[in-house]
Amino acid sequence: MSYENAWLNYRMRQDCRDKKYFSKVYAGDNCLYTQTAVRELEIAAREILDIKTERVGNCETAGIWLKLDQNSEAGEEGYHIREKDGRIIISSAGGRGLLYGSFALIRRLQLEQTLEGICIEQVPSNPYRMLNHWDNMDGSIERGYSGNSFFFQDEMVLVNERTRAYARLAASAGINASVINNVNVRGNATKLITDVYGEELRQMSEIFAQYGIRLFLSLNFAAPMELGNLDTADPLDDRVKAWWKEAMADIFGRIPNLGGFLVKADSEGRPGPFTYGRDHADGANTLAEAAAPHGGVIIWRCFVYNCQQDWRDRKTDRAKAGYENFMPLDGKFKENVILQIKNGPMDFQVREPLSPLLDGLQDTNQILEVQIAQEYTGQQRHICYLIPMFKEISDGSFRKNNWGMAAISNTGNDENWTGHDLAAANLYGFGRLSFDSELTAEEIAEEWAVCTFGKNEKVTKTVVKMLLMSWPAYEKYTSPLGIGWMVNPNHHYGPNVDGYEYDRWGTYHRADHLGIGVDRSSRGTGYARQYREPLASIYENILTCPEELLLFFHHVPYTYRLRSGKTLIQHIYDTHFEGAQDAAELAVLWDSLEGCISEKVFERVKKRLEHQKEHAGEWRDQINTYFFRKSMIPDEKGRHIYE
Ligand code: GCW
Repeated sequence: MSYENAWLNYRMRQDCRDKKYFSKVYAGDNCLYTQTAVRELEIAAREILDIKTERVGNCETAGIWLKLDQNSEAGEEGYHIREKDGRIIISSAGGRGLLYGSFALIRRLQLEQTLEGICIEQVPSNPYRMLNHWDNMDGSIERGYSGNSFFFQDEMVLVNERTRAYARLAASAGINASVINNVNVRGNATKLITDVYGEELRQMSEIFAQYGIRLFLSLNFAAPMELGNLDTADPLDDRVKAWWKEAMADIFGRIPNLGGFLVKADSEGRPGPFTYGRDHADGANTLAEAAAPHGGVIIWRCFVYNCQQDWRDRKTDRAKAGYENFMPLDGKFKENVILQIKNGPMDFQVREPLSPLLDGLQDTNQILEVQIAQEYTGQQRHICYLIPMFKEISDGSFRKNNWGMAAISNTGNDENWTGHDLAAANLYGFGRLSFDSELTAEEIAEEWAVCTFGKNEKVTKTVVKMLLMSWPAYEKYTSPLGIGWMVNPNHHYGPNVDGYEYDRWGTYHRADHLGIGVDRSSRGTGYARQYREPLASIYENILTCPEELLLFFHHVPYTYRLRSGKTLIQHIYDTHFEGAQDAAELAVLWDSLEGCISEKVFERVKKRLEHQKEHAGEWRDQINTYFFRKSMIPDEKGRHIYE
């Protein structure tokens, strides 16, 4: 399958005054990352400036100097770029910093910003900037919307030119770690930690290493039984401990660029420590002890809840589960364990409050998990630019012991990597935001649009506008005010208000003829009390609860007046008419770009936007009709609501 270069799709620039810098490059060292950096500068010089770069032996004649500087305040991954005496110096305390600095320089070329007088310093905002791929060994991707896996096919590990293209794209956006297999580890994927796939994984990890990316694997907690023939996977059993030690010594010995493992345990049917009466700290620590001598880390997911709930049970609240399971363990995890916490307490809905664990945990390393695979936000058939959401939730200040951000990836082997061309903005944007949390969602959108489509004011303006209106639009025409779900079970695409209402997954809206929403105040499930003050009180009280989360925290009558003066039911009708209207406008905006971008891309996106427009209409009608039938309150504005 062929592939495109996404935002690294370089375009030739005529008469660029910055050509002079690129004719001669000097690298003071020859480490792996510096070699990659020089190669990248050469590619950019050739493809953007139409010149051949010469590698020179000293800094005197060089136009670009890659300078390793042990004392650089930018650290190992940060960089400093400055122009001095007609020469650009990129310096860093580490080779990876030089690589990121080189990509930053190239980006400026793409953006047609002058390099003269450049002086920037950048230190990554997050130590780990990870992609989590939910790729299966048969080539399918769980919640994948961009074709099949480019890591696996027919139970084999793939290593080819696309592996390199992936690493290059990821690194250019700032990603430094990648988990290549699904957290639901089954079948042959369990064997990824053995030498059965050793050679391919070593090769892959070496390609990743050139781009500063650590390879991670998801592992199966029951591996000691499935691979080791033990009769238990009890983390406190000595045989189990010994088994893990040996398994880790083996794999880290074979794959030096392995960063560690990601673990989904006791979650949605996956094995875990609960089977043996142990807790998550017991489970994670046994693995961590085995990985520690090799510098490995264990990333342990907190997505643990009862997925066998009874809808009749109003006391159990799935939203509470993460906190209940992990908060008591705060401080009990080994140094090389990092807890990975989904941004919200439920599951990647279009709107959720922040998980109370993020702010709750005081003595535990954490990584914030978000999803760029648009499982619940349009599955890459709708545009939904999620960076504004991530911006809201990642504002670092609330997190202690922050180890970074992970995103469930939206990639696959489609030619354009992300199915929807505009979904690549989420991939790029996640990397950029995790590297530099100061960037605004708009700045990122603009960078992405120019790098992808070239510098054309009309295109940039239109694309940025479309991206920025897309998340609010999606929220408007889908589920209102933080209630979430209302989708078709299993595949999660399209409206189905009661799809999960009587199911076992703990995802209810509790609508009746008078109102809708889940009471999570102390009169209800008590979830709001998991937050630290002042948030607990803010959420607890319907009058202070942020309105976009109203139905997440409260059961509210349809006749309740919102701050806008509108009743709740009127708000539901209005937002659904508006959201569908926005979706129609997205299509019109895109149409205005006909002739300004390649026909192939234009047509690809146009098709998806037509679907989005129609599908948004379906959402509008199903939601409006559902609530009209429940409440029997007509639309004040007399618009058509099907009966
Ligand atoms: O969002 C849910 C998905 C599952 C996924 C799970 C998880 C990988 O529907 O497909 O499993 O979350 O995050 O583990």
